[in-house]
Amino acid sequence: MKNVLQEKLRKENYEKLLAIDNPVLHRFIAKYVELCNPDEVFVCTGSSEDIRYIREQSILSGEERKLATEGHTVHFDGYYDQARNEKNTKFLLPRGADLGPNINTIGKEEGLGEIHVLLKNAMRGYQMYVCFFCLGPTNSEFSLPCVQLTDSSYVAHSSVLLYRSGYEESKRLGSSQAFFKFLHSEGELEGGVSKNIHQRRIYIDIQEDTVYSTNTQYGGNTIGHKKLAMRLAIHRASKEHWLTEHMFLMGVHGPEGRVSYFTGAFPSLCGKTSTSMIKGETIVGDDIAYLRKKNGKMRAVNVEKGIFGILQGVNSKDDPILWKTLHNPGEIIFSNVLVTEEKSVYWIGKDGEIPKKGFNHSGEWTPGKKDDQGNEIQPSHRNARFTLDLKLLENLDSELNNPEGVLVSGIIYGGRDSDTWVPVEESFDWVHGVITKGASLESETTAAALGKEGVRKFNPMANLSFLSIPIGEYIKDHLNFGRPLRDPPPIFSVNYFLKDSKGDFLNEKDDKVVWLKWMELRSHKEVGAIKTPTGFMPKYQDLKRLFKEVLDRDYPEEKYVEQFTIRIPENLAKIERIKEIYKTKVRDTPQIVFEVLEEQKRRLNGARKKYGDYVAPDKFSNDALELRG
Ligand code: SPV
Ligand code: MN
Repeated sequence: MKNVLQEKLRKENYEKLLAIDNPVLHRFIAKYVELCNPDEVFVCTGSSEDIRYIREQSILSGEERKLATEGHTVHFDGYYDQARNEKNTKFLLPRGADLGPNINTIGKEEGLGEIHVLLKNAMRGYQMYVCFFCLGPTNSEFSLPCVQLTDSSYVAHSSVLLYRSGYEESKRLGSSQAFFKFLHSEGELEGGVSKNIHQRRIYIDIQEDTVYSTNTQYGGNTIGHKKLAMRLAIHRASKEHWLTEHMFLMGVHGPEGRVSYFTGAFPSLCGKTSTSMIKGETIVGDDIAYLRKKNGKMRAVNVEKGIFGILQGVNSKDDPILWKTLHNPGEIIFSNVLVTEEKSVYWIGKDGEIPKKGFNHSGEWTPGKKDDQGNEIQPSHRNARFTLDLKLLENLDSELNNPEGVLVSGIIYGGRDSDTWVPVEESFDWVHGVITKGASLESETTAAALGKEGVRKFNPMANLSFLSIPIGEYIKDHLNFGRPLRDPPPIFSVNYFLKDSKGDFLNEKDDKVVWLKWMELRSHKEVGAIKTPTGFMPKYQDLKRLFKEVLDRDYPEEKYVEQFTIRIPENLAKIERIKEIYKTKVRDTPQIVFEVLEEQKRRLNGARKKYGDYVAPDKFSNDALELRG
């Protein structure tokens, strides 16, 4: 196999590869150089020179174009290739294996056969980039070394911004390491975008820790280290008894300079990035975290070192830090935005007027333009994104690269829920939190028409799309993870989307900072709480004080009562929905899931008998269930 590499690679690239003493890796690269047949192979060591080369290639290849602000570029994906393609994302299933009914699979032989046909000569006329990265900080128990092969300079460039270089790490570890391997080809291009999107395929081989992706460009389908690696890592974590989660990681700043780290899982487009970026706190990561136990404590790292974030709705008032970063010079790739004549960018929900014309993922654009199905084309795609290195942010936490990770003080679950959960609540304990918060997470699709509610979708731990093990097993892993911990972090739920009976939101966007401060104090047992049938709720006086201190705002008691009233019928309906899913759609649900949900139901029914359907939290403090300290 070495012959292929020697033949195809220029001397300096060949030598870069040979410096990593790992025959399995060499065989993998040789196999796919031979099959995909690129004209050139470039090996990236992560040196500033190599990174500069990739940056230059992304412009020369036309995959990115320069914008007016220094360092800013724009990339477009095909019109119908703007998001994760879940339908064609499949696990290669060996004969006899079973991932349960919720996971998309294809027989391994059939899938490999198909993808190999699609990849044959796929890189002829193009360059292959071979890039080494490390998921998690380098030189750490958390580190997972990876290699990405791609014919897209945009994918290589994005990866360089989003992931820590793993070349030196790979050299150091030599043949002792098992790589995660990603192979991506855009396939045939037309007008600079993947032409054959009907043949998009993302095939995941969890046995071989390898993912193949072709005929697509959108980052979530192609940047191997993001959601493709996440699927491999969920499987690896399950085998090794740690966790891979769709979570942000942030420092919440408490009294007297104390920083407590929180992780939070939210489905896409539900406030995950904006929470991690909230003013006054510090960000470690916004999307994926690994959690491990060390000396009886839970510790976490950000798998990435950059953000592939959503632009829609980003504005100067709600996102001051991000706004500033996106307007300063610096290396940022914008994707699927509108580019104006002045070569600046516009996205839906940005401050200012919608430009009268520009260029977007549909080509030349003017307001009212329709696509071939007669739908009006918005100025930017709703999944338009920015890619940047976290080092561009002024609120970056100092612990990002700590090989030990950070101590986790609390875990947060949140979704788009208009009528059930209160804005913030703490579960009774680990098992109660895993089951009634994480495993019961639901989120609504955005309302199709004014006043109409969205469709609720079950999304355990906000991780459903990425699970590579059966759901029942995943829930079991979570339950087992917390059991041996000396002091498991409290598990909270938040709900930024609660509405009143008229359909108006009950909270302001920045209220979430108060919930964070309250959770921080709770994690140190420095404020009391009211024990209700669903969990520990904040006391009015504590929130009132925090609203004043943090936001300099009055917080009337009526508001508190409206926001924190327990909606018993809605909570009971949710329990029934969740029970039904775990009974009929999930195989091997641990029995304790049903027991904990039944107990919650019993507590809610008891309260209903005593106080009626809608109960203000102070009723429960009268029950002498108040908890102090
Ligand atoms: C998400 O959709 O949750 C993302 C972007 O973080 S993607 O890379 O598409 O997964
Ligand atoms: Mn995500």
